[in-house]
Amino acid sequence: MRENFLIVADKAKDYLLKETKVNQITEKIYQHVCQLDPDQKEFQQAVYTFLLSMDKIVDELPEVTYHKVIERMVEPERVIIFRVPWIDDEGQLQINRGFRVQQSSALGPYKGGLRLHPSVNLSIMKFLAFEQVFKNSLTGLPMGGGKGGSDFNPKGKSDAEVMRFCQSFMSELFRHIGPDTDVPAGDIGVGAREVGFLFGQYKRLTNSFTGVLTGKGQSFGGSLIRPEATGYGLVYISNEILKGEGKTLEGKTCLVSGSGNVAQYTVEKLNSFGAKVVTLSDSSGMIYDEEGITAEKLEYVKQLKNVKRGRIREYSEKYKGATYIPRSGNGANPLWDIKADYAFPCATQNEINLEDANNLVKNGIKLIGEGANMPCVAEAEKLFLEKGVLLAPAKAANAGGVAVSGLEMSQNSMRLKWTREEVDSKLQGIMKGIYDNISAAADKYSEHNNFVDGANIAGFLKVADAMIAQGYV
Ligand code: NDP
Ligand code: 2IT
Repeated sequence: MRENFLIVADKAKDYLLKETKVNQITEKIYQHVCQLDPDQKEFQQAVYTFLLSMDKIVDELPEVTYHKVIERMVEPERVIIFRVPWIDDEGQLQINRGFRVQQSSALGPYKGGLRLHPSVNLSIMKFLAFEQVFKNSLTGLPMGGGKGGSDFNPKGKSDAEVMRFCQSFMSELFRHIGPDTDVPAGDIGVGAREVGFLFGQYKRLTNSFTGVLTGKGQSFGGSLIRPEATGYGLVYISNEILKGEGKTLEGKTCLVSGSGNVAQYTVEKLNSFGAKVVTLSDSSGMIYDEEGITAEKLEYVKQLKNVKRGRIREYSEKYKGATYIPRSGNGANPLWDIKADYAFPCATQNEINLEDANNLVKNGIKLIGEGANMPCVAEAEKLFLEKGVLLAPAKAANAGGVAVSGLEMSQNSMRLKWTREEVDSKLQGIMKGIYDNISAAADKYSEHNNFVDGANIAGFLKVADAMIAQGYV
C-alpha cells in the first residue's frame, strides 16, 4: 500500500521499498489515509515521509495515547472550500476555487500561508497544512498549523485584477479567520501586494484593525525582517548544521532554485556569509552565472521579479556571462547537475527527483537546505541520508518565515514595533534553537545528523503532548 505515493517517481519503487521496514501501526494509518483520499498524492507523500520517522518511536509509545494521536493528526480539524467570483479587466466573469485547511490548533491559532498558483488543489493544500503543524511546533512559538490559497494564476494579471480577486477571496475567508483563530500569510504568489489587499478587505468587513494576517506592509503592522526571514533563516540553520561538521559557507559554491521571495533572500544571506551562488530559476527555465550572483545582480533580480514581474531569462540578456537554459519536460533538471558544494531548492514541491538527487550526489554535494516545502521526492531524501549528505529538512530549514510571522503577531498584540536588529537576533536564536532541538532528537531517537527524523519527532512530540492534555482533540 505504501507504494501508492510512488506515482511521483514510479521507477524508484523497488529501490525505496527494498530496505524500508514497515511498521504495522503506521502502515495502518497510511493505508487509511490512502483509502480515504486516493487521489491526494502530495498529501499521501507528506504523511508517508512523516510516518517513516514515526516508525523510529512508535513501538516505544503507549498505544492508547500517542498512536491515537497520530491517527487524529492526519485528519485536518476543518477544511473550508469556497468559490471566488471576480471580474477581469475585460469585464468578463471569472471563477476560482478558494481553500483554507485548518489542520491543527493544538499549540495556538491556525497559522500558515496562502498560495496563489494554478496547480493549487486540496491535496497540495493538505500536504502544506500538515507540514506546517510540525514546522510551527519547532519554532517554539504558540502557533497551530494551517494553509490556504486558490488556483487563481496571478501571472499576467493586472494589479486591479489581483486586487479584485483578493477582495473577493477575503469576502468569504474573513468569517473563518481572526487574530486569535487563524492568521494567514504569504506563500507562492502571495507577497506584500496581495497581503495588503487581503488585509484592507478584512478591515472593511470587520471594522477592526488587528494582526489577522502577517507579512503586512511596514506602515500597517508588518514586522521588519519578515520578507527576508525564510531565506535568512534557511542560511542561519544551514550554517549551524555545517558548523556541527566543522564546515563553513565561506568561499563555497551554492545552487539556488526559484527566484521569488525565499530564493532572493537565501542568495542575499549566502553572499553575506561569503558563499558564491551560481544559479536561479523560474517555472520557464534557469540561469547559470559562473561568476556568482553578486549583490548588484541580486538587486536586478528583485526589481525584475518583484516590480516588473518578468522572467529569469532576462537575467542572461542583461549579464552576458550568464547562460539561460529553458525548462524541458519532467526529466533531470540541469540546475541540479552543476557541480557545487551546497544546494538550496527554493521553488516548489518535488523539484528534486531521484535522477536529480543522483546527479547532485555524483557531483559531490555536501548539504541540501530545503527552502521550499517538500522540495525532494521521498526517494531523493532517502538517497541523501544514505550517502551522508547533510539534509536540512523543510519543516526546520524554512521555519524562519513563520517564526517571524509569529513575532509579527506578538508585536501586533503588544502594539509596538521591534527594530531590524531585535527581530534578526530573535530569528537567529530561533533557528539555533531549532537546530539544537532537531539534532538532539536525531541523536536520541534516530541516527546522528538524521535531521529529517529529528524534525519530525521533535515537532510531533510537542503537538502530541498538547493534544493529549486537551483531551485528544
Ligand atoms: P514566490 O512566489 O515568491 O516564488 C516562487 C518561485 O518558485 C518563483 O521563482 C516561481 O517561478 C517558482 N515556482 C513556483 N511554482 C513552480 C513550479 N510549479 N515549477 C517551477 N517553479 C516554480 O514564492 P516563495 O519564494 O514565497 O515560495 C517558494 C517556496 O518556499 C514554496 O515551496 C513555499 O511554500 C516555500 N516557503 C515560503 C515561505 C515564505 O515565507 N514565503 C516560508 C516557507 C516556505 P514562476 O515565477 O515562474 O512561477
Ligand atoms: O510555508 C510557510 O511556512 C509559509 N508560507 C509562511 C507561513 C506564515 O504564516 O508566515
